[in-house]
Amino acid sequence: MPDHTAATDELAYDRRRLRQYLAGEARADGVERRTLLKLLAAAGGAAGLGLGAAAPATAAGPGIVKPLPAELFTVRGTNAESRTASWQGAGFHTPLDRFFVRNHTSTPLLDQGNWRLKVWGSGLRHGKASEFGLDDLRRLPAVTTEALVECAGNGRSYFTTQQGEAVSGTAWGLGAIGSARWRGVRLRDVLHRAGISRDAVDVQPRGLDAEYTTADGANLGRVRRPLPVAKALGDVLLAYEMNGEPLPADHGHPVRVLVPSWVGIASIKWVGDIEVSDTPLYSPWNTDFYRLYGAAHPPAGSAPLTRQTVKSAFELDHGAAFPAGRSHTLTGRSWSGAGGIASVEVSTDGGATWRRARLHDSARAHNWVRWSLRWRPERPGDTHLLARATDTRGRTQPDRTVHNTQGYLFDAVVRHPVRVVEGG
Ligand SMILES: Nc1nc2c(c(=O)[nH]1)N[C@H]1C(S)=C(S)[C@@H](COP(=O)(O)O)O[C@H]1N2
Ligand SMILES: [Mo]
Repeated sequence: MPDHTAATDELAYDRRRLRQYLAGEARADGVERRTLLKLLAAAGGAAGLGLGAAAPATAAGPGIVKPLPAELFTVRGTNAESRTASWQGAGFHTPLDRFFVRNHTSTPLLDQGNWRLKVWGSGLRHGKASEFGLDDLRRLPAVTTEALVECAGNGRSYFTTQQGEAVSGTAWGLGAIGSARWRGVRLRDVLHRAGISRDAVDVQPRGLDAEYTTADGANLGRVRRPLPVAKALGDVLLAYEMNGEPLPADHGHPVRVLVPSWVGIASIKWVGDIEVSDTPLYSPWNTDFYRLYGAAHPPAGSAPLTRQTVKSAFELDHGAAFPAGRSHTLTGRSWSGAGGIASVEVSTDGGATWRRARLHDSARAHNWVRWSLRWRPERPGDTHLLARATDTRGRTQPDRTVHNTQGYLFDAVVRHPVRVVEGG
């Protein structure tokens, strides 16, 4: 029998992949041999060298199609961060007009009539490729999944502003996340139709957006990242609708991959082909990027990132003003990649005392909960609001996140600055 189930343990799986690479059984197009050798050194327990990960390219302006009004977004290079204040009263799912956009290059304009998905590779029976149009996908059973998409770097700026640590990458606040109702087909159904063989080990979707070139000029090719076959045959969707509408251009029109609870990079937008391989695959997005590097991590990095951490955000801008001597309702959202949220505590005095927030949604995996708390500040002055969530697995947000050079998976309690002003 093929060993599909064991492969969800990404660390063990990664070690196996590395051994296969060493044995000449794995392919790593676009990954420098130097990088792989460092990973191999680490897997073998040898001391490695610090890894100089490529910095993301910066472009002149965002190649994003939808309007980016300042009340909804903060533009960061090729990306647009959703303002958490714009989530207040906006419903459980993030309206499409304020859903964050993370683009390595820019949004391609694809015609759904001409779009084809090619499924190919050594992991198909007889090595025979197949093609699917959007109509072909629509004829397969439709599935709806409610799930967050969150960038692995969400909250990255707090490594610097709160912990005084240097990190590379887009300086997101907490708005590199959105929730949607996704409709599409199971990737599993497409892989079975394409004739996935029992020998398949990796499934690598690739986007149709432009090839990505780093700041130092290295062309890494099209955005792509392998999924272990066990995950690809699990809860992964090929989504063609978002909140009841055809997938918008910026979010992957006409079809994107949706991997619930995993780091956003797994959810490849504008998918054009999927390689099914009987040998392990590497891409820069599971080697140089999306691993934890730094003093507290293995010399050549952690296993590739999969699940997201626990976070909480107030639906407020930094520096929001509250009149003293009056009662206010503070609102926010908390979420976890490891399950639903069980409880949220809030401090309005910089962390000295904590009260339980009222939760407005039930705990559900892949989704956030909205919460609220009454607050009556007595005296004018600057203060910090803090929110600390615990998920259904019992994981609570820590006071500090262990540093990693690329600023991934920030999960510490954020100190949100606000001003209490003279009540009029
Ligand atoms: N083809 C392609 N897919 C991609 C990306 C990209 O640049 N190109 N960015 C990834 C990253 S890093 C994230 S966080 C999510 C963002 O999804 P969104 O822009 O729909 O919010 O898409 C992922 N899929
Ligand atoms: Mo991301």
